Amino acid sequence: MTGYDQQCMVARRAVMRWSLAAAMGGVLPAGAALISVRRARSDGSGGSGIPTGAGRPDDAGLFVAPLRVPKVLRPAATRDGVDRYEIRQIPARQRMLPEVDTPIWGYDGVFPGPTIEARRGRRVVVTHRNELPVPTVVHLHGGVTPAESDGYPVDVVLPLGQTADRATADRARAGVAGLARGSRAYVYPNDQPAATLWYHDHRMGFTGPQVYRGLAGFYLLRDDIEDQLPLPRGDRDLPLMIVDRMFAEDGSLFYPARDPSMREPGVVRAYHHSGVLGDTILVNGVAWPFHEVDAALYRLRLLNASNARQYRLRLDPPGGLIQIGSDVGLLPRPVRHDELLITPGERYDVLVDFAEYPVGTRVVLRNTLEQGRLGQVMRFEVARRVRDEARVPDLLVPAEQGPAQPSTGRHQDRRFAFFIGPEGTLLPPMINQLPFDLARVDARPKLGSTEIWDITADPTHPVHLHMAHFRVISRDSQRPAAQDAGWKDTVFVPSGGVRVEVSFAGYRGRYLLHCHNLEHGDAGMMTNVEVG
Ligand SMILES: [Cu+2]
Repeated sequence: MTGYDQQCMVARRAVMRWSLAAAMGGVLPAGAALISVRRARSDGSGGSGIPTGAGRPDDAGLFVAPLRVPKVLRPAATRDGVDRYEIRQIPARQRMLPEVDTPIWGYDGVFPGPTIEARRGRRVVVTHRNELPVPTVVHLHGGVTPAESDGYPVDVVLPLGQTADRATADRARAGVAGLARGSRAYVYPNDQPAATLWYHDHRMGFTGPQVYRGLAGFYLLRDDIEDQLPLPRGDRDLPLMIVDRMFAEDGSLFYPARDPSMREPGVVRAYHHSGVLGDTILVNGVAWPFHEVDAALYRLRLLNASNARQYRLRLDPPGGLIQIGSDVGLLPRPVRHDELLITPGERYDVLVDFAEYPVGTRVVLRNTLEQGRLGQVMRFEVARRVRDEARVPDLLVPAEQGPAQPSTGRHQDRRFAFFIGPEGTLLPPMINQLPFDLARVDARPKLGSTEIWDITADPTHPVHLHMAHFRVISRDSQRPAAQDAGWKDTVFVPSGGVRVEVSFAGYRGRYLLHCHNLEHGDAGMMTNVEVG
């Protein structure tokens, strides 16, 4: 048996255990205040224990490594109102697990990639150089971006010095921006409110494995309105990228690809339905990190960059997660939650007041959808009392920037059914009963219009729309959940569906609507929206 087969078996065992537990887990009661999800439980022994040891007490070996905060990238040039950045996509090694380095593909060789800090109204141009062995595509998730810079999945950047095979060249001709050799300059106008955006790979059929290897980073957009608020700044404005991964015995990342040479897309059957789920939780690229904090107010920019895993986050000992922002901007006023469901692609900008805890308290960020090791994400250690100027504002942004009372009673303009069917059926993922086709456009909204969309899911999917933002009008035919507040670009769709109001402000062109379970997207759960 080869090493790959062994890994596959371990991985399959892990996922089978997960599936069985999920099947037995039942469903939380639906309600306006909570988003109900299918409950996935581990068996309580703590993960599948590929490298990190099953059978140990839940938190043995957890919280041993400090959190890393991604470096803020310095522009290569700033003139004429434009900030120019250069990023090399390169193979590298990084310490993710306590005792071994892991080979990654990273933006500038790190995972998460360097953080880009941008200002509203100030243009950013990022030139990406591809020094990896595979074609890449960069998408700025949440960005209102001209179509030719949006990272349409066949608009690949070929590795430096490589020529395209025929299929890649043909597909790129059917794309938006076409093929680039070695590098591409992506243009971001930043004509949108302050928000936590992120950039990640979006290559057709290979987004899952390429993000999994490390191609993801933060893009923090700031503006004057946000600057005037008494929010936490500097070290207390903390981006947290949460992912799950599997590792082989030698510390390398294990992705259960159907074709390990990565020439053909797809994952082994066990992950077809669920998407790839790992047994190790990483925050900012470190497995189960700890972070020393002052007894002060912090801003946590929570991002679920996992391929397929969802988390229901809660502080232990209990504390408020005071939401100030949604995917693409600040809310009109803060919303307090005890728990937050975060599905792949989503961001929640929250304030946490560590001054409510005695110095010395260890505050665990938990995932209450799981028990054991998978039920733990990271730990904050309240280290010292300090003077703190920050506070929770009563009002954040003017109501016209935030969502008004969503209009009710409007008729549905479009309907999208995201379907993968029951577990075990191995049906191809589809939208409105069709797999992705580069040449087919399923919606042609007018630039400047607002539409009402009904999105349903079988069984559930995190749905992401490029360029245009939306707000949730109803969920499961009931009032939206408290955490649905604000403008979003990614929404968790239960089988009962959501109704959203989509605002097509921005640019004309062909954009994607797709499932942000990356394996579902790679398998074809995507469609074209042509804004005209
Ligand atoms: Cu999906």
